[in-house]
Amino acid sequence: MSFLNKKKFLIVGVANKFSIAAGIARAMRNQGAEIILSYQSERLKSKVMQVGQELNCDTYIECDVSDDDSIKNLVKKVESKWGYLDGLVHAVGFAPANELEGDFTEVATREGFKIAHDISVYSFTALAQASKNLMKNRNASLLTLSYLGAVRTLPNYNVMGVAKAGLESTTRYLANSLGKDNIRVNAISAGPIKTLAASGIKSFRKMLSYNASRSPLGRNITVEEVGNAGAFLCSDLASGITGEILYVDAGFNITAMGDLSEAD
Ligand code: NAD
Ligand code: 0WE
Repeated sequence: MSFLNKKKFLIVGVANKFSIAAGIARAMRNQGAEIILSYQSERLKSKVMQVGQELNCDTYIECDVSDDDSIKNLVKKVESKWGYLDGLVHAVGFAPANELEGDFTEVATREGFKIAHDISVYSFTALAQASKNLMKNRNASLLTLSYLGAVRTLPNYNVMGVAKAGLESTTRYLANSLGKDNIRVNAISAGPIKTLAASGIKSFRKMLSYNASRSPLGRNITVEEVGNAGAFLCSDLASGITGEILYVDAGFNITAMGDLSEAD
């Protein structure tokens, strides 16, 4: 069964083959979808094209989501290629590196807050606004990527946690606003995965092993698993689901206290 047969998706946030967005693109392609990939800058273009080659993708469009004209241009090019869209995936997050190491109260800055929220939160609304007319009344859906730091504190995630809380709220506001156009809006809260965005993070390896040992499934998740859940949420199989945050984290978020092996 190909549950995305011939459906057309724009995927924003592929940097390389390890990106969560690349996993979603592959899962969508496996279900028969057609894909356009955007890339942040010339620097990433060749890596993104390598990902696209395996997806039968023939259209690559540059888009810096901090720039309204760049978003407008992206959607204009999608419109001239396809004329409509069945969905859009937003897998973009960024905060200045100095915000992501150390104690929150010590390292937080106004500028870091602005950048994190502009790139990681507002961009989802901006993309929704710009692409809404391409998606109206065709059971289309929007998908974004969140993390547990939105609803729990954890070391070093800091302003990105504040931003992900905003992104999850944005998911609900967009879902409520776009329901009348039959556009669904959902988020996946993924467990930690070693991607480019994770590669600069101190003790990321420790976080992976912490999550693996304490999650009900006793392991970490893969971009393929996030991809399959994303393909489902963007398909008609999920036609009754909107405004939802779906955890794809091997169950880590439901636990507390582990197995008490560290208690006295
Ligand atoms: P990644 O580095 O592969 O992807 C991040 C993407 O954001 C890159 O493609 C980058 O080009 C893009 N980006 C950053 N600034 C941009 C800008 N101004 N304009 C356009 N694009 C821009 O890393 P990833 O882990 O795949 O991240 C994708 C999403 O998944 C992010 O929202 C991240 O917060 C979220 N997430 C990641 C994890 C994890 O552990 N890796 C877990 C949960 C959620
Ligand atoms: O959302 C993310 C990654 C977000 C991210 C990563 C970077 C690294 C490079 C945002 N901005 C930047 N800026 C950079 O300059 N994740 C869920 C992965 C992640 O990042 C962490 C984590 C986890 C998990 C940062 C600190 C603590 C845990």
